[in-house]
Amino acid sequence: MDYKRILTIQDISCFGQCSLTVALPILSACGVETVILPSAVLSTHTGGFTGFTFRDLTDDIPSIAAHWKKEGIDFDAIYTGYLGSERQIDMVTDIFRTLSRPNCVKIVDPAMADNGNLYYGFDDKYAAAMTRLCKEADVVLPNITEACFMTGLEYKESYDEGYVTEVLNALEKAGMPNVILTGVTYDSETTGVIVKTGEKVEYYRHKKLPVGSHGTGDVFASAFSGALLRGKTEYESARVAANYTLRCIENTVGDDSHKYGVKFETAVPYLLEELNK
Ligand code: PXL
Repeated sequence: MDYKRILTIQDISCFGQCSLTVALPILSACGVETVILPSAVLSTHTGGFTGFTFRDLTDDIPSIAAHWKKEGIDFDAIYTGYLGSERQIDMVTDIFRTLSRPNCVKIVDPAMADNGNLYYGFDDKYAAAMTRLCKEADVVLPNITEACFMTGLEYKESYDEGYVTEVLNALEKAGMPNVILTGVTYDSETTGVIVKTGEKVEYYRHKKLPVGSHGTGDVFASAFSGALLRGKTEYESARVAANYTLRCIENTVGDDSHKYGVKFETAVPYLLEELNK
């Protein structure tokens, strides 16, 4: 089997099933060697918890990267998620340049906003820095809110295909030709993912569940990255990741004590089935 090595850079939210505690197990389950670079350590994620701790690891990043460079450690892919600061985003841009193998796939999930708002602690300057990083990526995975922050387009709760085309064109103009646009919803029963690779635009539509859950963006992006590294196309990777994410939500709904994330572990066998199809 082709054995690939991916670096994922994002925070460790110790409790809450998102970022690295989701990315590492999912990527490993996909059969990919997964190297982690934690951007920060938080006691929980910032969605729905108060009083969480936050240890910024920005100052450690250059020395870790320099050590890897010295050891000749490099990557077939680099996938970034939630990053703690603008400085950190600039360091990640350097890592793209210094630790990539030839043809390294750079995947950026600009995990910074949802439902029309930036996450706690982020501002327009942060969004601008994330936009710069996305321009360096081979594939970006924004939701509509993040796409709006990166292009200056007005965020809309409900929209038609014309608006989505406008969003995709604006991203292209901003230097992002390959886009996996998540949470694209045209009616109340279905939702889906737009997969744009250059000029080609496809839509994977699937059923819409009545609940949204924290961490599902990370589940999706991790499964997408794993599938892509296993040789699937962008569209197939998005399909596998969307089906897996749906199953994770289905396996969690109804448990009122589990509102902070999804039980992604319970659906790993299903992910592997989809991956090996
Ligand atoms: O799931 C994205 C994410 C990752 N890490 C932290 C977060 C969030 C979303 O809120 O707070 C710390």
